[in-house]
Amino acid sequence: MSRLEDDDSALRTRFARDGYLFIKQAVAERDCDALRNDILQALSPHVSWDETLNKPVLNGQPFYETDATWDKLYPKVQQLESFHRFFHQPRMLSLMHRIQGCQPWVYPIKMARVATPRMLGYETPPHQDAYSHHAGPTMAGIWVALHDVDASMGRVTVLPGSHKGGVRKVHEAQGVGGVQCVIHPGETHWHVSDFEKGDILIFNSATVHRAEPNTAKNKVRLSVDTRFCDYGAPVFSTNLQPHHGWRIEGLDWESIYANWRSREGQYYWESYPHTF
Ligand SMILES: O=C(O)CCC(=O)C(=O)O
Repeated sequence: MSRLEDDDSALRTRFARDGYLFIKQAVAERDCDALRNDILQALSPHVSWDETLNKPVLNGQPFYETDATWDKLYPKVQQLESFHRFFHQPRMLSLMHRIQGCQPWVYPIKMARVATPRMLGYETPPHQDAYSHHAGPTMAGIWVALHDVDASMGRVTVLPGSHKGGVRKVHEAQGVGGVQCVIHPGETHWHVSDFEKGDILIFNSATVHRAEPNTAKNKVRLSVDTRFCDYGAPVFSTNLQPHHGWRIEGLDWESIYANWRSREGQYYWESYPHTF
């Protein structure tokens, strides 16, 4: 476990050794609350906030990434200005800079995860982001819990040190992302923890990670993630598109930007020097 107060060399050494960092309460509570409320509004009435549980809850039928309900709701999440700006805050950039040791570049693709209960088998299978995002070793994933996540709610878990073995073969799988990488015999020791709001995970692009099933009765896990790299590293073209823009009609940057209050930062990647 790491803290923002840890010094840069400790963070980098741990990241190089384990292939991930779990940093406690790295994002301010008010930033998580604001984004979570916006996402809940986009997911209404399917998901709402339960004041007693202090967690999001499902109303009605469960759904999963790529089904008809999710496809209808997700463009509303993607249209949120707060969602896209979340990973570009100075605090985030400064953290990425500390991990990379050089100027970070945030991928345009931003992902929101809505892990509903009663969808066992549709959780994120074990995978490496290097494969999914066609990325090299200096790319990293950053994942943020937008509320407390307990053991029943589909926590994200990592295989420590797995980045050292390179990029693995994959096969098709059910669940978020649709592919699963090979897990070698004996790789049974996964690292996992409950999350508090604002806790983050940072993974090396080759670190194997997955989600546990959401076995809660009605609690929903909401989190957001993106990828970043050292400025100038090669970035594959699909990362310049909105998440699922390649399969949901009309989910393009024009529709995402249509109602933003400010145009600042829109199409920021157009000047990026190294895409393929
Ligand atoms: O939150 C999830 O279920 C998946 C997250 C993930 O795989 C990632 O951020 O790369």
